[in-house]
Amino acid sequence: GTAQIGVTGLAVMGRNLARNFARNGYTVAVHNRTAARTEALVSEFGEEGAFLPASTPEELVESLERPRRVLVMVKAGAPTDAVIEEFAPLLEEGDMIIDGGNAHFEDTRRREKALRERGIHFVGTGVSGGEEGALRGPSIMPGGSAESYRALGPMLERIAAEADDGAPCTAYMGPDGAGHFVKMVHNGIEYADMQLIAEAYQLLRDVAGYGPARIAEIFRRWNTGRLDSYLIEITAEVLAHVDERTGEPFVDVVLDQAEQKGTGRWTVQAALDLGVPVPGIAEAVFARSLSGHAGLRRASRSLPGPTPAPLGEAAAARFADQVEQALYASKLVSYTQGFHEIRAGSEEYGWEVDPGAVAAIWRAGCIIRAAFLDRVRAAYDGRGDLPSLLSDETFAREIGEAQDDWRAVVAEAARQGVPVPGFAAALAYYDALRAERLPAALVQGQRDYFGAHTYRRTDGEGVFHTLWGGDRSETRED
Ligand code: NBP
Repeated sequence: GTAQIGVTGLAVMGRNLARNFARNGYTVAVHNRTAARTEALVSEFGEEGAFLPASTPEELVESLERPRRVLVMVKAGAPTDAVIEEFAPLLEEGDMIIDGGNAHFEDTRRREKALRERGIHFVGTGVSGGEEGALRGPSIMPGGSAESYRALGPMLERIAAEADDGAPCTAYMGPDGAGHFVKMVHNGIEYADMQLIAEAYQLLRDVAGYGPARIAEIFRRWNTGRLDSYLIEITAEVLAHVDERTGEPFVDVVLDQAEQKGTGRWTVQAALDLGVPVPGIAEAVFARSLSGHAGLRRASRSLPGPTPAPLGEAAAARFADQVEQALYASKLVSYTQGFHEIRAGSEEYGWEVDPGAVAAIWRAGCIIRAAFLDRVRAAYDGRGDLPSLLSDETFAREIGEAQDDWRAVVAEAARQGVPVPGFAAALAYYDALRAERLPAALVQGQRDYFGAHTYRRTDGEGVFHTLWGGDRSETRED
């Protein structure tokens, strides 16, 4: 065979990744269950590079040079297992199957183990950037054996997005599920970023009293500063858009029920299993969920509360600046939580994920790409042991400078009855981390009272229980 890579699954993502490889000079064997997609790819984009259409898995495998690289881009879940089972028997020791779909990292761990036992490398790979990214350069998060990365990495580096400093937005994340885990947390952070931006919008609308076009201008301005990011940029575009049919702002004619495909939920589920607090990401998932409960919302509409009263012109401008501070501070908190989850996952599964490398490959190509991530990379560079992003001196200083405005914004939102679960949860997380004493001491007392769950003391070693139903004397339990 002469093709350096084979792609099976030629829906939007697979087709565009195949084109991206071909445009970068690779010979790409292409295959799809339904042959029409393979034919369409070759007839529409055949001149972009060297494609070898294959009508069967056997044909695809035969056209590949060794070690064979088969990139699977089919629907996550059962279809991925079915396709792996089709290809694995055709492969030989040292060949690799790369799953670029949105697999759950536990599935990736299972598949990697099963294929490793058969001598095949399984490379679970997160791919972010959507359709456009797949074609022009995504952020790519591969996991699997270090050996597989040596044979595949250089090709991924060619097709990945490029950061401003020219570095490719892909790097080896770690064994088995590491790549898909990192991709999952990327999506969780994406949910949080989107929710925080949406809350900023709502505050500018209800409290500052601005219309969507004016808010679009504000986001454009913010996009020239420290909030510079793809999501802020597209938010401005969406807010400036006017509905063709009605002439109303587009955002006012869209049904306000946010949908989700599940990766945000996975991030929160994994965090719960790992015991990592990610309230910012969780609130973003719950906010989408709440928005979808139309009946519950309708039934609750007459509950009492304040009606937002927009501020005057000067106060509104000042408030908008405070919202920028609140948004930035809350964003810092959600990245802190996301990176905490990556570290915890890495420790649990022995992946040794380098947080600086993660930040570096998120700088371009993916949905959360942002100037900010270069600063996250710098914070972690050579300091993989940084206890938290907020332990970085620069970020700690910035959040300290933002906190007065952040508190003012959350307080104003509460006073005016504007829901800001993301901002408020981020602030509560920040204050909880800072706190000298938490009421967790009281919770321990309650647990010991009703369930004899025991507690430890501040003034020495040991595990204790108080005889709450008796004379309330303390017993040592260990
Ligand atoms: P889809 O997720 O819509 O999957 C469609 C592809 O899966 C088609 O090629 C289809 O073949 C194939 N397929 C299915 Br469905 N069942 C199959 C089976 N049993 N055997 C063989 N092939 C089967 O495609 P997509 O939107 O391009 O996404 C591909 C992957 O990339 C997914 O895992 C997705 O979550 C992930 N992803 C998507 C994006 C995005 O922006 N869309 C971004 C990042 C990652 P057919 O043509 O014969 O029906």
